[in-house]
Amino acid sequence: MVSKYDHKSIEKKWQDKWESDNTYGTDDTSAKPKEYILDMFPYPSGAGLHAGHVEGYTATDVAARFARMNGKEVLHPIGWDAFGLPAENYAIKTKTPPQESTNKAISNFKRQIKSLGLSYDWSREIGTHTPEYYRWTQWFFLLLYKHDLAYRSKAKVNWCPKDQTVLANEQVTDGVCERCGTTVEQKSLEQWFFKITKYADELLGGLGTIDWPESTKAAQKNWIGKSEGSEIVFPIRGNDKFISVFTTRPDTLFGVTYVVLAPEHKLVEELFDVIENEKDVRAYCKEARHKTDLERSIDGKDKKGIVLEGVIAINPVNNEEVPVYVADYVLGTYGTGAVMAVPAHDERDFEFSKKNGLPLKKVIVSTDDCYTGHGELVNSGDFTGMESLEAKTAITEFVGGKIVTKYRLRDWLVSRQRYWGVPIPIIHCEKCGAVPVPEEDLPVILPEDVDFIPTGESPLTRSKTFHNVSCPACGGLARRESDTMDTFVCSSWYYLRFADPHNKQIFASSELMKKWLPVDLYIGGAEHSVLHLLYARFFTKVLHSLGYTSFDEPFQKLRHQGMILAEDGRKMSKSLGNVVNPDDIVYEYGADTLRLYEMFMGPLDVQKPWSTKNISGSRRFIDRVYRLLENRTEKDSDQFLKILNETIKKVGEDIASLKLNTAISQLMICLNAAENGISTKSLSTFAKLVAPFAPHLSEEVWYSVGNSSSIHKEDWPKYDETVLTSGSVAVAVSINGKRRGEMSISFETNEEEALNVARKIPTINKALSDVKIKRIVYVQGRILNIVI
Ligand code: ANZ
Ligand code: ZN
Repeated sequence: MVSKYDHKSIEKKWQDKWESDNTYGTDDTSAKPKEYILDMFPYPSGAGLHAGHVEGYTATDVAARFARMNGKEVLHPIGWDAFGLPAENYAIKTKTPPQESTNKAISNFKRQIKSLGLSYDWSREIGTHTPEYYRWTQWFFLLLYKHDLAYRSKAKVNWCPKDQTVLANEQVTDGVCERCGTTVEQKSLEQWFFKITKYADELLGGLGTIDWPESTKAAQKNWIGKSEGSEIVFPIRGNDKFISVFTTRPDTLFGVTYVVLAPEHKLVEELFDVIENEKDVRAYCKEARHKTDLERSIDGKDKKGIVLEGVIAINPVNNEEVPVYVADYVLGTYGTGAVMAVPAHDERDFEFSKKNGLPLKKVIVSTDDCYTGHGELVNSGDFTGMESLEAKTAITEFVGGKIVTKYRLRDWLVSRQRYWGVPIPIIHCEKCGAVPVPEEDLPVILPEDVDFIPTGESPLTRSKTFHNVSCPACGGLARRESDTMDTFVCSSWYYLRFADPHNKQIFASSELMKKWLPVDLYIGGAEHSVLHLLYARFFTKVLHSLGYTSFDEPFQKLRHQGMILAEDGRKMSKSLGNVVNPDDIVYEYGADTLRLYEMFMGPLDVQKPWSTKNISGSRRFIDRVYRLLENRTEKDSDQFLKILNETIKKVGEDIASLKLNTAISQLMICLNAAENGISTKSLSTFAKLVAPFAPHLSEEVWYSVGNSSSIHKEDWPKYDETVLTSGSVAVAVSINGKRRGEMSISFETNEEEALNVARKIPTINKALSDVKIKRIVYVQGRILNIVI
């Protein structure tokens, strides 16, 4: 009799053995076909691993183990996205240097990840905060600089007065800092940018070639925001100045009742000698400066603005005179920063006109007050009767406008006035300007003896040793760039480094990149990945166009794990006290139970609540599989062999399509059947099917039946087609729950056929004559119950 399954000792035993045997090491020289399976590498926070990490990492682990068993050489690495604000904020709070708290968090993450039995190749571990890694992040910066893809420019940036830093737009929610809730201000600063806009069309085009969730592709597309429209010029009466507007609806030009400028539009300043209400206009523009673009474009917000008294624009299509407004719903950074307003056909204009008592002029046939669709033109002079699509070109041509394409995508602002990041490898010389640090001088080491309390300048400015250097070009006194890079830069290329993590000559050799990339399967959360994915794709496209790589998309197949909610259905959060700590589950039930449980919660990509009750169910599965060692019989029944073959087929297909929960359901069906008796050979096969999900348990069973090398190096079982299709199973037939007979049919038989066969059984036939069947319960391969 086997003893109780002691997860603590068994899991530890195999983890140690896998480590000492290097069971999951990746062989660069293997001739097997490759498979690169990657997780979005974690930010090592002090809080440790959460349930969502476990979900994603288990899913890729199942995929990696399955691929190995199917003859693939698998690259399955992990590392740390270690720079960033939280470590720095923590440092400020506790006076612990970020290096220290980060390394501590990493060792905790590592311990936790190892306790889950995840099959990473630890020899490839990387950390973005190590000089060996960030030397190449700096090298990439210089590469972009050399190719005119990195530049410096003054820019209005979101500024958090509390965190004393520039924030990216996505770090600002409803006008406040995402991290500390302080109201964000707008400030003008010299900043570094990457010219991602140059790749807008390629970033759009590439979406057609990759296997990603449609919603994620749509988010990328939205962010890039390509828009085809026209630029149309409105002259200003009695003045040689003019307003150029960008519109996607030139077909509505006859419906324009006013024109609107963004508060920061340079014409506003230029027109002050004719503007009669200068003071009020200046006040309005100043106020608008405090708002972020995001705040300004929120739908349904009161559309406020101010008319420019004394300024009249002329509609070029009919010479009608219209007033000119300044309003902050028009953004200075999009299109031309000016719009022609058509309140009858644009919702924002409709709201604004209502508020300001401006007239409406309908120019597309419809019965709505504000109709935004296309249609037949009315009130449009010679163009009346024309269809919108045709009219767009015709009217643009008629007024001498230009057909143009605009993008919402802006260049990527990469500089941060923070300490805990990669130093930007530039030296500023009064004579030579911005001079790149020579490649042989990389890395520019982040000094550790620095006071990182933020003041608005980068803390690096106050490190004299760091700051004062000689100019690489003229040798004169110069100063180092003291800004660091956005952490998104670090994570834009890490997947390349895993192919060749210890290379000292280049970020990754072309041979090894060719061998391993692109990533075949990438899994991570959907919530925060829009920009990461866009930036990583941008880097790959740059490298491709410069001839460094043969591929131009980094992640061939992408899937997201759904969020795991707390038991109460709310988001897990420290403040709500409803966080599940994976350590507790591993301790009490074991890693295999946690893995199995999370994979069985539901489809990978959907949001799902935690359930402590169901954890015990997963644990019971483990115990029952282990007890099969006692249920062994000399031979398998035909019926069991059939179910086992079914299971080989179904589990294989389900893992391949990442339907991990239904794969587990099938394993449960097979387990039920196996409890009536299973041969040692079949138990070995069953253990292999369980192996990707519960690697410790399966290894234990595998060794217990007499094997002496790891199950994780075995081949995935093949199913026997003849067993699947041939032979038949005995299915009991009951009426109202009472057994009345049995029939021999093939497992695949569907309900209708099964009923037909059952009707041929005399007792059943008799019982069914002259009665109405109310309901049928049919369990394939087992039972047919007819309710009358
Ligand atoms: C007149 C018009 C009439 C418009 C109509 C729409 C409907 P997308 O598709 O996102 O590119 N627009 C142009 N520049 C703007 C700016 N800087 N800030 C705010 N809005 C701006 O949107 C293009 C449309 O958004 C343009 O077409 C313009 O309004 C507005 F029945 O022009 B439209
Ligand atoms: Zn110089």
